[in-house]
Amino acid sequence: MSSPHLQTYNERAQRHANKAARALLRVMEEKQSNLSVSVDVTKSKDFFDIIEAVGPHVCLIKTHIDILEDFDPTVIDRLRELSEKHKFLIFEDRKFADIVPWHCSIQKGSTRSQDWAHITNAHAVPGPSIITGLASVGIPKDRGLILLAEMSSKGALTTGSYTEDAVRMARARRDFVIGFIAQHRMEGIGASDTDNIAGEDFLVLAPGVGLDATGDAMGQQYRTPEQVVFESGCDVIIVGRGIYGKGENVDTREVLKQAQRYQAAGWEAYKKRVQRT
Ligand code: 5BU
Repeated sequence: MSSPHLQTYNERAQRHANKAARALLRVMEEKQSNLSVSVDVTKSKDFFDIIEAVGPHVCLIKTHIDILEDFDPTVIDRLRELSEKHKFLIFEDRKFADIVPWHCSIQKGSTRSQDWAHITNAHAVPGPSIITGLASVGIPKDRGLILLAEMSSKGALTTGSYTEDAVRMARARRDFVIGFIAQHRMEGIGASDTDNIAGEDFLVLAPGVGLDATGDAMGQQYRTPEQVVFESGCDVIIVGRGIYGKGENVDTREVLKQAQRYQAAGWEAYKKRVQRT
């Protein structure tokens, strides 16, 4: 079987072991979108204005729900309604990194992301127990977990043997770990001769995507959808400020225009990738 990145999202949806991954892959194909918008704004009005504008054009909305200054539980209700209305999944970029008893029993906190986010993520740094702990909460709800294998920021320590260990941890829990935040494909990385890697399909979600800038003042590094999806074989492009700028008093027409622009660029890069087989 060819490497996952040479198969269509639809083909992969039919085989994937995890329900959230299957749903995401199906939505990508249906909406012809591998765009995830990262809605990193502090006011719920801006948050929802952006989501209403980009909703029809994305496969996934990525949230940092704790940065909303005026958060209240109705935010979650509305977010879920919009997820159904526009057919996108929700990814809470929670970056769990603590030991099991703590994050499972207490750290789920007031927003309880396992109740509403189809996908969340975790650092590999605590070791495999972080997956076991999150799986105990996530599997019964058909959630999927993304591990941070390669971060996009300059000087990130997520390289070499750290990345390999993260992939090994994921390989041992392919029912729950659906992929990585990474900049390249990860299948087969860190595998030994005895590992069964046939059929391995990890979704690669890549932040650090921009059409107009190569970075920011805080170490973010941007690559284009063509570089990320076609050249590096990543599956989902995560775009924040490239779509809504500062994210204050957003101009929804401009947000829509940018979302369409990134959607088209990401899809074109994907079509080019799967057609070259
Ligand atoms: P930007 O505005 O497109 O730079 O936003 C990128 C988002 O992706 C932002 O929410 C970051 O927290 C997130 N991100 C990232 O940029 N790089 C990483 O390695 C990881 C997350 Br993990």
